[in-house]
Amino acid sequence: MSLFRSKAEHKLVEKGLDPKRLPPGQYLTEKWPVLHAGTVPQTDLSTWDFKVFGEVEEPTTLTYDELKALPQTEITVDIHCVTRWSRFDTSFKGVHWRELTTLVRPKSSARFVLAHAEQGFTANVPLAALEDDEALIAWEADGAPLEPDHGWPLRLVVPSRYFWKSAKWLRGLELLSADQPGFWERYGYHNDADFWKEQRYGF
Ligand SMILES: Nc1nc2c(c(=O)[nH]1)N[C@H]1C(S)=C(S)[C@@H](COP(=O)(O)O)O[C@H]1N2
Ligand SMILES: [Mo]
Repeated sequence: MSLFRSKAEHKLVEKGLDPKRLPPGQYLTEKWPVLHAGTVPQTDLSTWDFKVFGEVEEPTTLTYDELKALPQTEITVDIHCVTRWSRFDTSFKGVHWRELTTLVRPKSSARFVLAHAEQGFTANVPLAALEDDEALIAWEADGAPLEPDHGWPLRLVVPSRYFWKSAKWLRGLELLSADQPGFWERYGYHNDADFWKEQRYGF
């Protein structure tokens, strides 16, 4: 009988890390893998914008400079991909959802969010997942501007869910009264994506 659930956990203990940080079925990686459908989009910041729309009093469009002029926040979080890699202590800098609410004023009917990214990629989360202190709309990771591969100029970071919810190349947030499945969710990925419950595929 082993003291640890798995080899992966044993490795963490050897590194002095708390094995409880690793969700079931995940292994730790030190590098940061790149994963997405499609290609890395070319972005021209002079025409780029970011929209918050749907169930809000004031649909709002921001330029990159306007977004970066909002109060900024930093988070350090563990990220967990459904393909089983986890990366600990990735830091992000950006703007928290709460800063946008003062501009857009969500209606009381707003309960869900559909994140819209370049090339039609979408991901859905309950609004509560964005209200989480550790969620962020980010332009920096580990102290440097996001690499294009990792979503520059802007990505969503929803650390409470598998990482596919964290849309790279984010262009907008649509507030909804009823949930709508995003890109991977329509392909059979779990709608909730809670890695502690191993909600990988299916409802
Ligand atoms: N726009 C877009 N965002 C995306 C994806 C994608 O295909 N397109 N893939 C998701 C998945 S499955 C993962 S695991 C993470 C990977 O982010 P990374 O490449 O920065 O590690 O991005 C997520 N965000
Ligand atoms: Mo993923």
